[in-house]
Amino acid sequence: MKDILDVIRGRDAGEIEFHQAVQEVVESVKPVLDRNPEFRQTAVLERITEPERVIMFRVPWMDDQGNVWVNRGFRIEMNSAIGPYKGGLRFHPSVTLSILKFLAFEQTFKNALTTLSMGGGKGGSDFDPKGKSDNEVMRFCQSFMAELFRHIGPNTDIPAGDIGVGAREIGFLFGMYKKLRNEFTGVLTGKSLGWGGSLVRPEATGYGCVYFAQEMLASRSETLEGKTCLVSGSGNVAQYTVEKIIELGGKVVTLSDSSGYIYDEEGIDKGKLDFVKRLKNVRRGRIQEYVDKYSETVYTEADSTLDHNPLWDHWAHCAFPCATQNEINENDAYHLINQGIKLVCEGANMPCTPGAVDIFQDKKILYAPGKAANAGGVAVSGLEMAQNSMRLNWTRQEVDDRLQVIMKSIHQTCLDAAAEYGVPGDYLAGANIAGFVKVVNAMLDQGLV
Ligand code: NDP
Ligand code: 2IT
Repeated sequence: MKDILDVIRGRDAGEIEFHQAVQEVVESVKPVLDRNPEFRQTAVLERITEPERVIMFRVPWMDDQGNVWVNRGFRIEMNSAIGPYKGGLRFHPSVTLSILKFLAFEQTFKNALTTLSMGGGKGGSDFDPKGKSDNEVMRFCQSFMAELFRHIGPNTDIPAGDIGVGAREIGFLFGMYKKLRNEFTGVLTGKSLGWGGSLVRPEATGYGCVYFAQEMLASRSETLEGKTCLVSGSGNVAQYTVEKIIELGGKVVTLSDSSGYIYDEEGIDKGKLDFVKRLKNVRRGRIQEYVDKYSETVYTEADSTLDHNPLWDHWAHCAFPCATQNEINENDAYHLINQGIKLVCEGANMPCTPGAVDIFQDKKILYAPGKAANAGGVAVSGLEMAQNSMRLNWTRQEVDDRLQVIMKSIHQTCLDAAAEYGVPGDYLAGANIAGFVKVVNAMLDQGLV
């Protein structure tokens, strides 16, 4: 086990987020390898940690003043053992090969857990859509797709949204793909409803995350009713996490963006959430404006010199980190534990550092890893692909029912795998083991390719 980690650290030096994601899975699946010696003989760990293909490309584009800029585009085609590559695109200045490889690696196991036929992939760019005009974003998306189109397809690789890529970007990307290929296919998910999108896809990650939390609480005979919740982020996942928590009788007191966070002791109600949706999705403003509108609330600016994020200092029953990777460190975890937190459910991908996860597990609180808890988004992407193939649209109720069934099944799968391998109640080990076994069995069936 140590050997494989050393090899990866040596070969992919500096890819710290990728190393972090690999180490977590490798540690979880040790009992699986011990029980299945053929997994070692066939070098499945070595194979599963190496992307099938990495595409990197130049993305030149022109701003509204006529200046030319060059960004870097990526697509990581990680694993196609159980279906075509599937996973989002992230546009954010922090994007690196390491971050996209960690996301593609996680995506492979997440997609396996959904029960649908999807392999793992991820892509994106270090382009920052913040502060850009719609025309600048369109020109960037068109340039990005002018290269990506030759690598993707509805049976090959199906991108979707992630940080910085929402309905607007998917529209521009789809338009360019269609023009270049002269084909109207379901090559991207997260499309708008009028031209191939699925009902409930925008809500799916957040709703699914709360459905997963509901299942975890039910295992201790509890519900979300009356629970106070901390949510970070204020984008797609955060907004619909808040919406579902409110619907189920919980109270959300925080939201954030990369500039800072708001604390609303009274709770974010439906009207306030509508304000946040307009602020973030239409006006593309900063969360700070929330306190201008609701004066009883408090805004705290982000401070990178602190050794913790004060958002996680507040008292609450449940925490839903829905912004980005490594946003909860050990100090934050101690603060949450000292405040009596009962549940941490990851809406974002890998938002808790390994040290934070250890603390949650040590204290036996309910902790769900993103690859299980946020799988509702890609699951409904899979349902969007199914609807596109059949050329019909399911109702909201039908998609939401399927989403709930899938989240329940992922929850049970995690518990079953954890119990089978002697770590009952460990959702992290359960998710890693169940996803890994499914992908590895498919790889072995298909020979050394
Ligand atoms: P959005 O772009 O809609 O929102 C991202 C939110 O996180 C924004 O509030 C953003 O603030 C904040 N954020 C982003 N980067 C940072 C950073 N480096 N530091 C602090 N805050 C940051 O993205 P999503 O809501 O789609 O994604 C959120 C998380 O959920 C990501 O981890 C993503 O991988 C994961 N996820 C998304 C799915 C989806 O379907 N969209 C599915 C499964 C997981 P600001 O606006 O200031 O940048
Ligand atoms: O991290 C994720 O699962 C996503 N960003 C959604 C991927 C998808 O293909 O819908």
